[in-house]
Amino acid sequence: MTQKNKLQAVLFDVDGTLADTEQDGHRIAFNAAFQEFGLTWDWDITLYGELLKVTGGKERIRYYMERYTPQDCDKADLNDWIATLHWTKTKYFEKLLKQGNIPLRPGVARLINELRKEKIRIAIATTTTPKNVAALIKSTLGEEAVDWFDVIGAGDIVPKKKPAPDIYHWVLKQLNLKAQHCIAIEDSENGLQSALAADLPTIITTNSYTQQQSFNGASIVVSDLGEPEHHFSQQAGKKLKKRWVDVETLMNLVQT
Ligand code: XBP
Ligand code: MG
Repeated sequence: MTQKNKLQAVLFDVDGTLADTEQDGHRIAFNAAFQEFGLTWDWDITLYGELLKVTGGKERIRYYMERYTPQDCDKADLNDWIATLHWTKTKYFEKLLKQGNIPLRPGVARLINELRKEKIRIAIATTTTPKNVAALIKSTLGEEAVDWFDVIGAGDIVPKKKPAPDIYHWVLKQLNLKAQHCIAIEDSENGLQSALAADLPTIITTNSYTQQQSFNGASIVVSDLGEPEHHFSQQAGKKLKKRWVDVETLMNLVQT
């Protein structure tokens, strides 16, 4: 194998990485579901930031209940009740995406197109629900774009969500590739821990919820993937020639 083709696949996280979905997407959908269920719960921007340390919507609801409304936890059918509430939330989230108000982050569409042109495989590794991934990809990249991804690893397909490495192990197995021939793109500390524990070199693109987190071990930490005409700012990691992430940048990061 030549140095040039050492990069075989790029594994994208979804929430916070492909798009800024949390504050004005998932949070709004959770609150809409709470209203439909007649609950007075209201996840404001600050509270949602705290709740984001728990990955997975169902797990996040349970954490909130145990901490803030423990009196609601003694339902006999708590698991089913949470699952139904979460299903309702997913319905609202899909509706929000269909309205087309949540765009991809800078550089994401460009990089995906460049990777496809270079025949480098792309995959998804996320804790979010599979329906959400399809809805986001369709609403931003087009109906057919779901097929561009060789593997979509999402939601409950593995029992342990990020920061456990399970979802990355699962995706690598489906791709039949070794971690050192791939790179992950993440936005959060939980995501970084998950990718690093699967031995993947990892790029971090921060956002307002994650910029204060700890990203030790990331190959680079940047504000976003950048564009040739709209550069990223870099917080940490290897010194780069360009101020945007392209296929050449990824190849350099995988080879070191
Ligand atoms: C982020 C998450 C998800 C979403 C909500 O996933 O932790 O739980 O916040 O989605 P990632 P669901 O960064 O790995 O893409 O409600 O469908 O879980
Ligand atoms: Mg994320």
